[in-house]
Amino acid sequence: MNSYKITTLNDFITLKQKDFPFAKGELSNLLNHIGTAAKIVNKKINKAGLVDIIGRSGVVNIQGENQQKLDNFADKVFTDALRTSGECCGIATEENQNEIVFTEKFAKKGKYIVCMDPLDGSSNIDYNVSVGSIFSIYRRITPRGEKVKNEDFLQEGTEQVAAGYVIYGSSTMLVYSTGNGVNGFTLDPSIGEFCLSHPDIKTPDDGKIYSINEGNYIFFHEEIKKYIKYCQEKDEDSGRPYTSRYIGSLVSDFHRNLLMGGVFLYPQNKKAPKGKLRLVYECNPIAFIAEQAGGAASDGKKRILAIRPKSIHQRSPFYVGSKNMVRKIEDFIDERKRNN
Ligand code: P6P
Repeated sequence: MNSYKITTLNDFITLKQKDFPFAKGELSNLLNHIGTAAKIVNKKINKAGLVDIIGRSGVVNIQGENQQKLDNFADKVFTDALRTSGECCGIATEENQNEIVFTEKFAKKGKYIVCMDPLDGSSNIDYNVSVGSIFSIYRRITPRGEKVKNEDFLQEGTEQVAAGYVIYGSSTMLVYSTGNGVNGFTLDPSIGEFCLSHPDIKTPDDGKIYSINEGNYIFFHEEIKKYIKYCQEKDEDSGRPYTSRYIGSLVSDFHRNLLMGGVFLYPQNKKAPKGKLRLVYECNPIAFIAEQAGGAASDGKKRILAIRPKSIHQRSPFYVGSKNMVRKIEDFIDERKRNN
């Protein structure tokens, strides 16, 4: 009988901790707490529709969006897991206007801060479309033992020590990186463990999928309209016309393109002059994963990870995926190169 080698998330985190000679297990412990919280959220999502957890919570969140009951649930589960980990001194999440300062003595000693979108794409929940949780981990700047401050959450994405996402789809996966490549773990519900299923993920330099909400076409600036037409033209050498795939759930659209090759676009447009997606807890963690897998992430002119956030909920135009496709979009946006 073939031996079925299972490497659980916990095994892998412990194994990889050895890559960091000075590691004392704090990041490992934090990542394991995130994994546990993801399993709890997953259980609730899988029953959505059967229990009174779908639909709106009746609260309009700080984004002015109707908060879903599951948004609220996921925000609480991840917040509690991070607070009790003893490794995290505060968090910034999509659901809260300001950073959440953990005041417990053991938490204030935490070395890390976490920025999260606890449940991205949750408006899709009621229609059984896959959604995700996105996380980004930094070392704090302020001294350990003191209360965390806003500046701790406004670091450039290059300062991330780890980032990842959970995708609650046909199966539930956790994909993360600590800066040494990207690895994917699939939840095996029969044993309640995330098991290594996608070791050392590399994204193709080119792809044939473009993901953008073409319903916004009339609001796009000219260069984006031209890029969409470029994707739709026939050119066998470059494999065009490309395929259009858009779920409307960032983690799902990104994850498919990460594995198959492709590019995701959320441009600034006349409806969303700064773009829609949030730099700190959506663009940066996804960009970190993309780059670690050999891809690229840009705001059209600048590397996403090099942007210095000015506020926690700052929005950014976002182009992410196969390196050569992101570069092509930048060429369309760069007037000097557009007509070459
Ligand atoms: P639109 C979900 O609301 C989300 O934040 C991302 O997950 C997704 O990529 C984007 O918004 C979809 O936005 O405007 O196309 O519905």
